[in-house]
Amino acid sequence: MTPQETEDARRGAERLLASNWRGTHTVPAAGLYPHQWSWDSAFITFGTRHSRPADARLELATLFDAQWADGRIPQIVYSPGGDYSPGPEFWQSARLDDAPGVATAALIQPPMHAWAALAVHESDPEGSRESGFLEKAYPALLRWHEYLSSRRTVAGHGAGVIVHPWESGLDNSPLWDAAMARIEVVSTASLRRPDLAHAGEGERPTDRDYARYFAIAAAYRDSHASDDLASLPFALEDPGFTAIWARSERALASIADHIGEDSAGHVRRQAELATAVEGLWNSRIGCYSARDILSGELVDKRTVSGLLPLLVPGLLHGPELLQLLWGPSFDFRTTALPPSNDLLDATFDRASYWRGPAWFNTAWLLAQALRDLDHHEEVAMIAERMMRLAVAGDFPEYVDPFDGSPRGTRAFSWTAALTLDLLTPTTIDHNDTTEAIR
Ligand code: 2M8
Repeated sequence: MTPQETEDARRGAERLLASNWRGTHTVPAAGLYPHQWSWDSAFITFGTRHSRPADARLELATLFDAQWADGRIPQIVYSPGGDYSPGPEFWQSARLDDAPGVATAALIQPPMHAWAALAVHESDPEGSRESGFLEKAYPALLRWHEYLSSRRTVAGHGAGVIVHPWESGLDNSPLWDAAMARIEVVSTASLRRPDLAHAGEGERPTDRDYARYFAIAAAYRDSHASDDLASLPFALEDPGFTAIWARSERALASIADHIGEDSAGHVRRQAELATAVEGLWNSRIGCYSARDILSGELVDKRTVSGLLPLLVPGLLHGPELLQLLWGPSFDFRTTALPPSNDLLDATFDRASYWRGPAWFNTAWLLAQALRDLDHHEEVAMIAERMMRLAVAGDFPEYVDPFDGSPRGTRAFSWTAALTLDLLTPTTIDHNDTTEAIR
């Protein structure tokens, strides 16, 4: 990749992020996702921190302003207008005791936020200090992680429990198929699918999936979002979610150090989360996977979520996971980017959303893990491929894992942000990557 190509890609990504900026936050995509999404915002700040650090701080602060009294950071913060379903009328969050003044969903998404806040600080330490960014972010992050520990874990296990496929961020992953099959589909007749105006039908979850998504969400809403896990229709420990949480707990320890708070508790929590991740090792399939807390069983599906424990330092099964990534199931070297699902599994579908296509956020997460493991050549390979696929496909939501053709919506914010992040030299944490790709 030439310096000119890199520069053009960087400019294109910056332009896109500026056009998806709404003054206080960035929308994931102007048509399909017209509100603020929780983990999208975190990913997006990994890009905007480089050239618009004040906006990156504001993006996270806006999300923290929507934090619930119980500590949860909601999956979606609704803006006026925008056709998305379920909208604020579904959740009616104002009726729920702990909800904030602004309309939000009651669900959550993977806790990328402490990791993002630390990265945003490190990109512009002076601006961050002057605005008291970390001092304001820390209490919100602390309450968020406390919410997860107290409400989203099962005694004796400790991994993060999701109560809806949307909470994983990997919506229709085969990891959730067996649990989803238990949900009775009454009718799909009244479903509203504005999403289908922005992406091909074969690239989105089916109507049957959506009928179940609404049923699970309604049950959660009608339980007053109380997190009585055993009584909910869907509750699984999620390996990707837990690995990201462990990584964020580590960041929270650094944030605590920066502002003179005691970091020992976070270091301890990080170790506990690393142990919790190990509890999700499924020796039948040689991969980490989800545990259905209602049946107690680990799911026999290899997916990209099961590879994300590579983010956890000192992982017991790290070498096996790397073999899996290089081997025929994920075929790291010949695929466009690592696929979301096992290429050899009967559920694999090269076009359908999280059932096969390659996503830029999971590629970026794997790149972070590989960099920590000193696999710099592979990190450079991911960076170069992300750049080429992003530019060629007008920053697509995801791509075909074999030939890289663009899929889903276009002008997708985290595709731009995370590509930009890998292309931007920093002295803090991306040195090796950018050296390698130049
Ligand atoms: C997708 O999920 C939303 C629901 O949250 C949807 O399908 O409508 C997922 O890719 C998720 O990971 C992402 O955060 C969201 C917005 O980009 O879209």
